[in-house]
Amino acid sequence: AYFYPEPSHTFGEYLLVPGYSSDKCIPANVSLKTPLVKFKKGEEPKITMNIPMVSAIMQAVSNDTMAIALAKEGGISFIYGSQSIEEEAAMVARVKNYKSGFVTSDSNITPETTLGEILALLEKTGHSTMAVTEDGTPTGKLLGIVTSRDYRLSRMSLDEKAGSFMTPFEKLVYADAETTTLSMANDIIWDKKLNMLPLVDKEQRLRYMVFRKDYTDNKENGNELIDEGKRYVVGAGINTRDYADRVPALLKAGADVLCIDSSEGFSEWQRITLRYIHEHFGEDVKVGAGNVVDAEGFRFLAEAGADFVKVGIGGGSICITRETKGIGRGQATALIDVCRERDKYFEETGIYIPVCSDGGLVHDYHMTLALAMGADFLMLGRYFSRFDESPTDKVKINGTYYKEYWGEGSNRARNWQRYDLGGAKKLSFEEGVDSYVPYAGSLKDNVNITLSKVRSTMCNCGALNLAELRDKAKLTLVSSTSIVEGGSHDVILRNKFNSRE
Ligand code: MZP
Repeated sequence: AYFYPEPSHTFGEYLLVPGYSSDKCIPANVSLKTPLVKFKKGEEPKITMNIPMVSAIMQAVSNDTMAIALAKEGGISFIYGSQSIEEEAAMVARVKNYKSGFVTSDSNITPETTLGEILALLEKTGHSTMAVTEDGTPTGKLLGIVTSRDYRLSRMSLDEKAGSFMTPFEKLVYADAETTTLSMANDIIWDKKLNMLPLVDKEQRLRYMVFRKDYTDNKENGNELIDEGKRYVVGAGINTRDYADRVPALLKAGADVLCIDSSEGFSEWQRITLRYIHEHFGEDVKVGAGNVVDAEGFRFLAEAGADFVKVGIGGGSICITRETKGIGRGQATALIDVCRERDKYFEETGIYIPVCSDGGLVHDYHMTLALAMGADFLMLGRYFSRFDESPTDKVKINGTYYKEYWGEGSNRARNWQRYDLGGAKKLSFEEGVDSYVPYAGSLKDNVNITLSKVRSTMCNCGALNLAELRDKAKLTLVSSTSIVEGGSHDVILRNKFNSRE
């Protein structure tokens, strides 16, 4: 056996030591632009991102709603692959066809128009939101704002869904889209001081209809409703079994980039998949691969044709792979090792293959550490699962709101393809858990706060872009005693003190 001379470490064991910051080093001057796919020295990558964040290929994280919200902020979602080819392709298509909304005075819409008819109109126009005003201008008298969202009900009956639906509704009201009219919906909502009406359409999908009473507060949103012609970049997860059918469907739907979703990527299955895709669909189809945790694994996937390489085994917040199988490596050590090999590969071949650090990012500063250690971008599951835009239910437990979050290797997701080693087509044992995470609000607000911390730390390190950060960062391992020193200590927090009074 080979014994590594050093223990493997994770992000919480490292800190950045500040470097010189010039007067130009202010957060407003920091660029977080980063490559997503490989490129040759002197050339530009085919796809770049404005922020180094992608959302995890997970049922509880990346659907079309998440993808649109993240793309608006400059990142990319990878739509989860543990669903039918048709469903995944439909989600990709919805992101690509997404137009945020429009204002209409459509004379065909009256208070007697049914919600089903309005949803059909939204579908036809390709918009997800529509404001109906009397004169068709954003400032005109409002008849209603209608937003449609798709919810998959495949795993739960409607009643079970209702039971777990502990959103701020005073009382859960289901309306039938075919028979409820705009005026009836407005009555239901306004009378009961609710601002949402869960609505089921003919195909058993749950749609949200949102009506806002005071449109004048939302004039700006109204204007934003017309921000047309933009197409967002979206990624999609694939597996090493059904790629011959899944890949063409995803490409047809408009996927910009694919990623083989596997818990352990140093395998012949990945080489076969990469070769098949590049031979059948051309080198222009971009495919990431992984996950690996050492230089050897990186080299294997680089030579197999991966367009980016994902790092991380066993570090995900919902992951029990290390406990069940005893494989993995501390995420920081794995990342440092892989990034070193990426740089070596670049020197040898002139080809730069971006590295994605996947899983185990708990605090915002972990993201800066990962970027300083060499990651080109970060994949996050738990982080995004906490937001309004994640596909899971928000539940209230003991007065606090949580969102559901489950691993792809849990019995709930049953993503056996992710753990497939060529055996029976099933999940033999669980490698993930089903959990709750504290609800955190909107993606936009949270991402903005996180990135302002990242930019600020980069300035402390004298770095105005990610390449400079990798170059200039000074990282130190910390002792367990100094980790205690890093939090507030030896004081009584005022809010604790007050609550005792
Ligand atoms: P985190 O951001 O929640 O810490 O980790 C998310 C990552 O965990 C995913 O991108 C994926 O690589 C990994 N994952 C997803 N499901 C499981 C599991 O069930 C898992 N074990 O480890």
